[in-house]
Amino acid sequence: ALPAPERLSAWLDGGERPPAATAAGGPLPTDPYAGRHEHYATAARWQDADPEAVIRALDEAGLQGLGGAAFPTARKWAFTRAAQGAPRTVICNADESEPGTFKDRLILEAAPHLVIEGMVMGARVIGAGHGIIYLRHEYQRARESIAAALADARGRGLLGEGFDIELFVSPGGYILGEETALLEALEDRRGEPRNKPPFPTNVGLHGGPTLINNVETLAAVTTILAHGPEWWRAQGRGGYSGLKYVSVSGDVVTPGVHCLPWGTPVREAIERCGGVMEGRGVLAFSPGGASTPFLPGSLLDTPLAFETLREAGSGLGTGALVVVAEGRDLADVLLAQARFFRNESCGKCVPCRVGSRKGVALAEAAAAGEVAPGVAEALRTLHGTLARTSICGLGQVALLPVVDALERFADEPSVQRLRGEVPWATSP
Ligand code: L3W
Ligand code: SF4
Repeated sequence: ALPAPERLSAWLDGGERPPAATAAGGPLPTDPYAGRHEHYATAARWQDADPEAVIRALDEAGLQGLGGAAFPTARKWAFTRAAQGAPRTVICNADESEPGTFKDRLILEAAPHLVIEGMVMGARVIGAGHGIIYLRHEYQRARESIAAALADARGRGLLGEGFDIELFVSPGGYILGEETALLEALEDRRGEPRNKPPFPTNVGLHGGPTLINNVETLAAVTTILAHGPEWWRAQGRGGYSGLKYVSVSGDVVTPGVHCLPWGTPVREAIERCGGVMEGRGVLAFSPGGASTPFLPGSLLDTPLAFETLREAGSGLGTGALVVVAEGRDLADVLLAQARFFRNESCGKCVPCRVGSRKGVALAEAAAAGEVAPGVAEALRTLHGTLARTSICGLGQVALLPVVDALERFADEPSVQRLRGEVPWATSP
């Protein structure tokens, strides 16, 4: 039988450790050194390169930020390079906390040298003297692998004089992964997001230009510079460019991380994990973690890409594929997501602080059959307010998956409960 719904809810709430990251063993598919001890040969090869040529290579590869927002990496590097001021810092955002996302953990444990090399290249391009890896506090094994890799890089002379990298362990909390809350925490203040603009590219750590990239983005920089942008482009399928680490979890036989060509149909990612538990069909899947709406199983042939999943009405986000099997109570999963955001709201802006509570209370009451029809409209209005007035992504998406599902899964009995259409006592 499927595990009790409470178990999935607990996991989506972040209450449980995410499933172990699995690789086939051995080096990661994107590691150009493939187990050979030639780490940092790419940085050596690009030692005297014009920084503009580095930016051009990333642009030709079509690399976009892989922490959820898909901002073009070349443009971010060019903006930071052009920005005036000091200090100049490169930061690796390794505070991976999006429910369903655990691909950065695999990269940090299996190939921290790729991330370090990407940061070294970033430092050369923007002229930074200081680098920081900002790590999720629960990632103990990654802490050890990063510390060992930093010591190795110093031993090889890659780090030390001119540029060094410090490992900073996050005080803990989902919102501290938001890039400006992360800067506040690094400056020893309460970790709350800042208003943007100004963007960190221009006004970041201690007011200086700061390059902040996700773990997978920095690792991809190394792969692209090692093999060249043409190679990277050729790895994709159906006209898409490159390789993507996808975290697959929920009702699959073997949850884990898989490295897939961009453009791979979602269905194949699920097949890589042994398919759906008990051979069931897919009721719904979320392609990008708790921030992106669920799509129906009829869209399983959608290629994994930012554009295609946006067009389908969701988003690729961090590449966190959460699968919900037929027979599962979808409303329960949606409520768990909404509770997660309510719990993690930092409270800085009123719409998010109050609205996320109110939204969860309304949805819970509806699910319990305590609210008259009209709750769906109230939730939609509330989400509209949060989306327009919250200063960071958390408030903007806190109620999105619930509100989106009210329409997209209107025929699903558990969602009809959320719409206030089926009293609890008569729901299946
Ligand atoms: C310079 C401009 N820089 C944008 C930069 C900006 C940031 C990046 C993306 O949230 C999303 C969020 C979650 N000049 C710029 C500029 N930038 N315009 O580009 O910016 P933005 O504002 O689109 O997004 P964000 O605030 O960074 C990230 C979503 O990701 N998400 C969850 C993420 C969770 C993790 C994790 O656990 N690892 O990443 C999933 O979907 O909802 O929308 O660097 O400064 N004109
Ligand atoms: Fe904090 Fe929510 Fe405002 Fe983001 S939207 S700053 S999490 S209160």
